[in-house]
Amino acid sequence: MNWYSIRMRAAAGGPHEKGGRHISGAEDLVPETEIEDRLFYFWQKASNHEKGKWDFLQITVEKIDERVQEVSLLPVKLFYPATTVDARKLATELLGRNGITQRQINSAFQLLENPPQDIRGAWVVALDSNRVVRENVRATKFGWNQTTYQQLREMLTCAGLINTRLSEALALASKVNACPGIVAELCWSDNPEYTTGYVASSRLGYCRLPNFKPIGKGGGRVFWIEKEEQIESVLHWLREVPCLIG
Ligand code: PML
Repeated sequence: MNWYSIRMRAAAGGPHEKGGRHISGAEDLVPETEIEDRLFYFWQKASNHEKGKWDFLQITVEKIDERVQEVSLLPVKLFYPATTVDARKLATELLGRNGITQRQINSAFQLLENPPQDIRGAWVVALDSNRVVRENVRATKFGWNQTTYQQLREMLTCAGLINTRLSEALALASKVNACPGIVAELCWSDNPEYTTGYVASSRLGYCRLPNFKPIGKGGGRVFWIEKEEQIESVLHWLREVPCLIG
């Protein structure tokens, strides 16, 4: 069967590269028979976005030549911290189990809280050098095994959590944290109204944390890698290796 990567990005005020404001994005990996449906869904997603109206929309469809890898869905763990302080304490405790120090975690909180510029992708931080090795990194070429996706939706419906943001973040985190060299991920939404975020790793699973940031703030993602020298193989995995989450 042939697989296709479909990616959408929409912006206002021109393309992202020319300073346009990010409105919406989406990602999927589908067989040929699903392309038409997904194009329509991406069109609707971009056109009905809470962040406003786009004047730049790009949808890319690319045939995949590489072997598609099966990647396990990260288990979802739900936490209910009452405040931002509690959420960050919990995140620090969880990430500490992956060997990330309090100082390294605080630096990552700082990056998300006060981004030095308008960043849409993730920061990749090396734990051996404590340096940001790349910024604006986007994971791409991933999608759902449809049986797993239906089971996930049933589970989320039972938990009263049916939420596209969650399923999209979970698919991305599952690809990212299956990457050899990536130790863990931290994310809270760049949508000022959406205060839930997560920490994830192959050991921790997807640990969902409401109240991770105060309302009104931006956000983003940090991927921690073990060693700076792994950056090229990590980027290759994130950008090029097609993964089906199952
Ligand atoms: C969730 O679990 O509700 C998703 C949290 C991260 C959202 C990231 C985003 O959509 O910006």
